[in-house]
Amino acid sequence: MILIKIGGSVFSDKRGEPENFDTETVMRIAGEIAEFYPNEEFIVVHGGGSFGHYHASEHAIREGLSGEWESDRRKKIGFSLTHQSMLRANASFIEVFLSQNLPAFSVSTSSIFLTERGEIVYADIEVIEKLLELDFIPILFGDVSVDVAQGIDILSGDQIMAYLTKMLKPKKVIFLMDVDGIYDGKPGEGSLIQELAREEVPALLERLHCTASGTDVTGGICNKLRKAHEMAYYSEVWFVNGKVPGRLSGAIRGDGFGTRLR
Ligand code: ATP
Ligand code: IP8
Repeated sequence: MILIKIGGSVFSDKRGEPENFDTETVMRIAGEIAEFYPNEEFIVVHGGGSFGHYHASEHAIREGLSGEWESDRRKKIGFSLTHQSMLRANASFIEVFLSQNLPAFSVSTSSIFLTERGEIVYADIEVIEKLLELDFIPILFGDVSVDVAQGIDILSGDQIMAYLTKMLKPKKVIFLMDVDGIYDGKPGEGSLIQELAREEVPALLERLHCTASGTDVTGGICNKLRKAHEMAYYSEVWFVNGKVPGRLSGAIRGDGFGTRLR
C-alpha cells in the first residue's frame, strides 16, 4: 500500500483567492496514480491549501474554546465553516479521481479521529481498512477536530499521514509538495537533499529556520519533517514536486527525483 499526501501548496495557491483549486494538476496526479492502480493500493490525504487554513486562522480554531458562551458560539460557527470548506476541497478531489475512472471514496477525517492539542488520541480506521480490501482509494484530508483537551482544534494532513503510517505500515509514503523535495536551507538557497537518513533528521531540523508562512495554521515544513522522522521508522518516505509531471510516478516506481528518507 502507498500513502500519498497532496500538499495544499500543490493543488491550490495558498496566497491566492480563498478556495482556488488547480484541477489540471490534480487531474494529472490522478492520472499518474491510475498507471499503477489496481496493482498497488493507495490512500490519499490532502491538505488545506487555500480552503481550510483561511477560516481556521480567521476564527483562531487552534486556540480551542474559551468557556465564554458568545465567543465560543462564534468559534463553533468558524469550526463548522472550516470543515465545510474542506468538504468542498475534498469533493473536487473525488470528482477528479472519478473522472479518471478511479474509485475514490471520501473519508471525513473529523468523524473518525479525536485529538488532544492536535495529536490523534482516538481513531476508528476500520472503515479505511475495509475500503482498501474492496480496492477503493480512500481520500482523507486535513480537517478540524474535536479535541479532548480544548474542545476544538485542527488536525493536519501530516499528522494523519504519521498516524496511518504507524497503524498500516505502507511500503511507501509520498509527500507531494510545490518544491523539488527537502532543502538544506530555504528552497532556492540551500541545496536539495536527495538521500536523507533517519538519523540525520534531528540535526537538519536544528539547521532549518521553521516559520509558518501565510495563513498556514499547522506549522509547514518543520511539522512535516518531524512527522516524516517518525514515519521513516516504518516506511520509506519520499518528498517530490507534485507540480512536475512524472515525479509522483518516479517515486512510486522508486527511481524518482526528489528526497528519499529512510
Ligand atoms: P498543506 O499543509 O496545506 O497541505 P503542504 O503540504 O504543501 O501544505 P507546506 O506546509 O506548505 O506543505 O510546506 C511546504 C512548503 O515548505 C514549500 O512550499 C516550501 O516553500 C516550504 N519550505 C520551507 N523550507 C523548506 C525546506 N527546507 N525544504 C523544503 N520546503 C521548504
Ligand atoms: O494543510 C490543515 O491541514 P494541512 C487543514 O494538511 C485545515 O496542514 C482545516 C486547516
